[in-house]
Amino acid sequence: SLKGGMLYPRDSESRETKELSGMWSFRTSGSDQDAGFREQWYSKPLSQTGPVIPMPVPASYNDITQDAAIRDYVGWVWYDREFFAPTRWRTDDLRVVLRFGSAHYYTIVWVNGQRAVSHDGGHLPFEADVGHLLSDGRRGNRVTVAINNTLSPFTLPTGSIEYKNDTNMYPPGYFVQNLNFDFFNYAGIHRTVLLYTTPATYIDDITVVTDVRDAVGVVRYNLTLGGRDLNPSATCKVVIRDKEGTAIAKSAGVQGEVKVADAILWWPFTMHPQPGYMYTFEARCAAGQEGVEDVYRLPFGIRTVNVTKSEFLINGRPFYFMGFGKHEDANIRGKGLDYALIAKDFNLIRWLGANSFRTSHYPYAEEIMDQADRQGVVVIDEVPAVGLHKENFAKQTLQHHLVVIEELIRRDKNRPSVVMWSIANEPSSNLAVSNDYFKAVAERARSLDVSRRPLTIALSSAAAKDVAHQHLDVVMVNRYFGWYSDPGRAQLIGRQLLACIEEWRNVSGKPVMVSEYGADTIAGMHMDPPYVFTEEYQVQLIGEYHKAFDVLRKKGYFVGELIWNFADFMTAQTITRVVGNKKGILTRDRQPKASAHVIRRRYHQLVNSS
Ligand code: GCB
Repeated sequence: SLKGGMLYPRDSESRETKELSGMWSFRTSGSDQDAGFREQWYSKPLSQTGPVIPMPVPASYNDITQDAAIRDYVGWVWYDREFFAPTRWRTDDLRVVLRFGSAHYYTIVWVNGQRAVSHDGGHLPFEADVGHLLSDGRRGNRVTVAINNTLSPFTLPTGSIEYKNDTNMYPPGYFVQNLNFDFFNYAGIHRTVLLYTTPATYIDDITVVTDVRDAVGVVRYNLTLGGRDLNPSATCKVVIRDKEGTAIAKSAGVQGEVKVADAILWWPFTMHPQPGYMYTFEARCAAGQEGVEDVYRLPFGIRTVNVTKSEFLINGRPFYFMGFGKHEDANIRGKGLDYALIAKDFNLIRWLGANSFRTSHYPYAEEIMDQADRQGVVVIDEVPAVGLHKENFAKQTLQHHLVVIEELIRRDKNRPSVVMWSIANEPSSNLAVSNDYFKAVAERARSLDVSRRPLTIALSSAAAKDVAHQHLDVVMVNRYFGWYSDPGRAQLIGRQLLACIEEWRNVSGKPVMVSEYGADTIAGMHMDPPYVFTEEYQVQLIGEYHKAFDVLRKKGYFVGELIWNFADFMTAQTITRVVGNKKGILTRDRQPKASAHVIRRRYHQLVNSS
């Protein structure tokens, strides 16, 4: 199991953060993958190893330059920059941590030429104590990062390297990176890199689990302490504060239960006039021999989630998912964290009246999750397990999948917005080998999440052949009637969808929802009668789905509809994608297609009628 917690770095009277965002130096390894390791590029400034270019952090590197060789690069790229650590940090009483919000895919980090940390997989944070690696010289410090974006059958997401050996067609050694999914394999330092300090003995992790009994919020917590000289009789004080900062409940000890009378529950914004109510869990621990106090303030919400045979309940009330699958994807920055984009997307979510989204097909930035918590938007939190087929159901993939589940739950376990874990997207769950695989992943997830959130997968195999649903609580189904099958024949959608969903219900006996449906649509392309790829066809197609959803809703077990996708997004170059996947109801620059207005009307109407 994982070492240490992964609390989001927050300033407090005992903690300090220092962001390393900005322009770093960058170069690829060209055609010599081994060069950086052989020549020890981490031992000196990158600019002394060859030509470098400025590269923004955070951002994907792919779309920053005019060079296709950088956009399409497969292999090791290198970053570095210099920084100062304040003199006041050079004391044994402080721990200095270097933290990456995420980097894609495999990452090695050096500080002043010394290896500090490595991490397998994008989309999730990693960190290391670096205090002992920092220099006390006036020349400051250097952080060097090597990142490899190569995907294999054992990575998540999955891919494979294919060597092209026909020398009439390809130069010697030619290979391509195949991807088992259709979003661009953006790479680089995608999220914030920062240094933060804690006292030498510190609050390492906090787990908060909430329940509601007769208007009383019950907050169970567990604090983990870390560091040198840990005092076994360490004292911790806990204060729960409301939104105004008023202390409303208190406790002491590393674990306990606190009662919040007349608790204001965390509600989705479509269910309550005061949505997304966040309390603060303020922990103070003097855990070291020297008695220095560490203070950490964790935002949390009080709410319950339950799944019955037919319903998805938030605070005991039925919740109907209306929303979309999204991507972290935008022009120029790729998958790089961008506060402007985050704010815009949440404004669009509210404008559309959507109450939820799925983090297809990987965990999103913590800064996105913060907004979901605070704005009362419900999240289905997905691991990067997209494209699991026969060759991927291997021990090596499973081992990594189990680690990723643990990293995700460790990161997001305290978030009220997260109501369900999605442990895969469209796996070949018709294969018998996938049974043990998903059993193992589901068991691990259930054992890790103390609050026991329900589990799901976006399934796409035939219901009768599926072996994964038995390990889940809610069945999500991806279906493209009227698009990948019978394209242009929207009139068939109702019949096909009803039969499909009924079958999933009969086979599983569980709540069912549609997690993807949609059609590629080029904004501004029109034709009447509707024709595939036009705005008219997207409108017609989703209209047919909506009629069928309304029939399904009356049956009592249908719990949601998520359209694919929130916005257009970039993909690899193929003949089935026209400058990316165009199934967005918004364009890539977040302007509405005709379908966005249809969705908006529907979501607002459904809320008002419920
Ligand atoms: C799917 C995948 C999604 C694709 C979508 C499509 O089923 O889950 O990643 O983008 O279909 O548009 O083909």
